[in-house]
Amino acid sequence: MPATTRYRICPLCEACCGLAVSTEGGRIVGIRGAEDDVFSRGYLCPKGYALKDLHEDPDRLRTPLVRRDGRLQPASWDEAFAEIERRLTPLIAQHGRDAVALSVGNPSAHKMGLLLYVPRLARSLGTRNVFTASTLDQMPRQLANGLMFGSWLSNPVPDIVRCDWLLVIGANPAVSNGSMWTVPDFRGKAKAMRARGGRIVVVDPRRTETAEAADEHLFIRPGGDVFLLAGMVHTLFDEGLLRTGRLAPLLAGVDAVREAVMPFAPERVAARCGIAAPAIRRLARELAAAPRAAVYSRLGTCTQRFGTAASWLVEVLNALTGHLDEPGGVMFPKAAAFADNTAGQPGTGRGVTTGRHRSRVSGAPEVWGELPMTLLAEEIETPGPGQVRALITVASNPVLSSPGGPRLARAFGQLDFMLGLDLYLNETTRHADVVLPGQSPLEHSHYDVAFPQLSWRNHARFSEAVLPPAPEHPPEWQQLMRVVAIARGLGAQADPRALDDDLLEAEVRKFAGERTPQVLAALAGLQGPERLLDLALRTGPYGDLFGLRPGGLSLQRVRSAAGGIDLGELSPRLPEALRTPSGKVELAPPALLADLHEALADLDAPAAPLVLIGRREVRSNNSWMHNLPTLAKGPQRCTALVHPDDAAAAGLADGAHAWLVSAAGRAEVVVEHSDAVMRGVVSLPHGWGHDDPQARLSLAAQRPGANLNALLTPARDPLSGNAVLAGEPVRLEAADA
Ligand SMILES: Nc1nc2c(c(=O)[nH]1)N[C@H]1C(S)=C(S)[C@@H](COP(=O)(O)OP(=O)(O)OC[C@H]3O[C@@H](n4cnc5c(=O)[nH]c(N)nc54)[C@H](O)[C@@H]3O)O[C@H]1N2
Ligand SMILES: Nc1nc2c(c(=O)[nH]1)N[C@H]1C(S)=C(S)[C@@H](COP(=O)(O)OP(=O)(O)OC[C@H]3O[C@@H](n4cnc5c(=O)[nH]c(N)nc54)[C@H](O)[C@@H]3O)O[C@H]1N2
Ligand code: SF4
Ligand SMILES: [Mo]
Repeated sequence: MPATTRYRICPLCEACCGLAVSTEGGRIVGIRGAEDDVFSRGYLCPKGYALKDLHEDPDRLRTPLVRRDGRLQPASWDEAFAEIERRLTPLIAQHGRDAVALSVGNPSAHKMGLLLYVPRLARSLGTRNVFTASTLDQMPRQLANGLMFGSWLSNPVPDIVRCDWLLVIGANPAVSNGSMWTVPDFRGKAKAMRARGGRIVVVDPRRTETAEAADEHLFIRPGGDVFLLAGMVHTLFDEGLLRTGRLAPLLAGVDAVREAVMPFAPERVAARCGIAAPAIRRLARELAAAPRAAVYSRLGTCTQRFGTAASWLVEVLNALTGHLDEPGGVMFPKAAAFADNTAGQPGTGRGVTTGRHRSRVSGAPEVWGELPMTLLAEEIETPGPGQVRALITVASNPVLSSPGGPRLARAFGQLDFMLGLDLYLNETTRHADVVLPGQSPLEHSHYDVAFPQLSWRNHARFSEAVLPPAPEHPPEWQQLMRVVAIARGLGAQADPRALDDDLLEAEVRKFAGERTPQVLAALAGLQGPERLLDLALRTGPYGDLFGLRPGGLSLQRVRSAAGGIDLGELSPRLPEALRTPSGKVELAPPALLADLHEALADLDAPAAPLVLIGRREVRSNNSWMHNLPTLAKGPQRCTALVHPDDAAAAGLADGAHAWLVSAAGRAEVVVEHSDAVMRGVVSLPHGWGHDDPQARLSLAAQRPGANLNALLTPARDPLSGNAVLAGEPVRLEAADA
């Protein structure tokens, strides 16, 4: 059989690179960056190539597993769904809908079938107990976006191709390839920016790979971001550097911000953030003086007690210096499909609300329909009405990815029923009663539902399946729809496609009214996520409106464009993109002003002598790609970086084995001396700890690494519910002590 090359958008990280996958006789013979991709232009990282290993991994599940006599055993699809119905239906009938919890993980954001169908499952279950990786990650950014701009994904991103001064805080895009900022080949773009005379400054407790590629790096004490940022905003007012420009009439709350940052003079916050006052003032002046500049923050700035306040102050800085919604500053992408900020009336909307319900045990407010992941364990453990008795995980491995993972693993033992949708039998799914395997990413078509809303340039790209799925292996949207049918009392035998038709018709009727039959007729021939995508593209801001706008986008047009369709560079979108009730940019949401006031009490908090932070590695992806040979080879990656002075104080040589001990637990680690970490900070990557003998990850188990999250005491930002991942006090002890 001759070799054929097909285009596939990489589903592994937010960069969403276009890949060219060559196959011969059903085998993958090559993966490269797709040069004709209008958005990623041939870029790929080593993980993209590892899709071959993923496809071929003998440990990857190919059939459902059902627990019988205490052991998970291969079963047919019909047997698996019959078992789900047998266990779930009486449980819901007896204990109510909140008895079933959902845990949704990161890869769901990268699968059109999961992202579009998990909400259907959540609605059909009718449970308040929805937990996702968002509260281990970016919820503070989204809440700040929502409060300021009116929708959760109205997320301004740096316009890096025109920017001349970029401040990167708590992010390492040279390794992560960008987050809440879809920017394939960040390194190349950063290099080009510096070659044109641009300047990049990085603020991070570790001199990261991004810092190495920048002009300047400043260490910051973990958890200090809100103080640095408040100090910078203070400087703008103090030194008369405000330059609100075109947006002045659109900015609400400037005076309230001025008052709120009054107590945070750089001289007052310097010790708390570990950055000298003159440096804080200089950053503010440089930002204000640069004609085209941007501040960008991400995971490190979100995963703190004041993560939402810090994420808000980043955009306050951009707005008050005239860099919000300006070329070369930060701008709002305009996605072709699924964006809230292109739907409804331009320029105003309902805004966002939180706390429509609260978690049963701790009373944490719902945010974006979710409860904090770190509270899942107590909802399972605590008896009483509404107790979680069943759990459905979708591409989620919280035993390794959530603080308090080991406690969660114990809590799973207490569940009446657990269903896992996953590719592997891992630290989480090995507790399940039924496991449903997803297809290999090369076996289904794809469009990124979320990431065009976060992209450095506007585009619409679709990729077909590269290889046909194994016979009888249903795509995940159909797996989810069969669980939807069970949750709705229609039974395990209901036809998932017929139910999908019914749900779609009900949705179309809401906006199309009596034109519903015509709209459905126009979508005929498609099903599942592709049909939802066609609908979203055609009714989106570039859409053909089912013929009303000839030449506009449809799935047909996007799928026939090799390498995707370029929709142009980012351009100013305010006020049109706003969905706040006031129609303004809310610079001073009351909840954030109040939280900043709370931060005052923390200003003099003493520094623990040694604290823990995380780290990402190019050849690793959260908790799940450690079983792939091309990525697993080479040096051990789960090492603890320790400053030589701290290592000497603990008597630990480079390469020594040591115990990292926190209030939550202890883990054995390999010590790596590094002056790239700040004194008093230890850096350990997350997602490791593959030592559960009941998981089936044979390669990963050979070098299991330590579970960082076993060392973290679950703590959260009360506004967003997001976990605090940085700053846990630890001590180091020689392993033989
Ligand atoms: N301490 C610390 N903890 C962290 C972080 C940190 O920086 N520090 N980072 C946090 C962040 S940002 C995130 S996003 C979370 C991630 O944590 P999770 O949301 O738990 O996601 P992953 O660790 O990526 O695990 C993904 C799971 O999905 C499965 N999977 C992969 N592809 C598919 C698929 O196509 N279909 C199905 N059904 N399953 C699939 C994998 O086998 C794996 O079990 O971790 C968080 N945890
Ligand atoms: N190779 C690889 N790429 C990935 C992933 C992966 O696991 N591996 N995961 C993907 C996912 S799910 C996500 S969400 C993104 C995340 O992408 P990024 O947001 O770029 O996340 P990190 O690389 O973890 O960078 C966070 C930085 O914050 C720093 N930091 C820690 N504590 C603090 C603090 O208190 N203040 C400040 N200012 N900085 C702090 C850390 O040292 C680290 O350099 O990456 C994605 N891309
Ligand atoms: S940077 Fe690597 S993992 Fe991320 S999308 Fe591109 S090829 Fe895939
Ligand atoms: Mo993430």
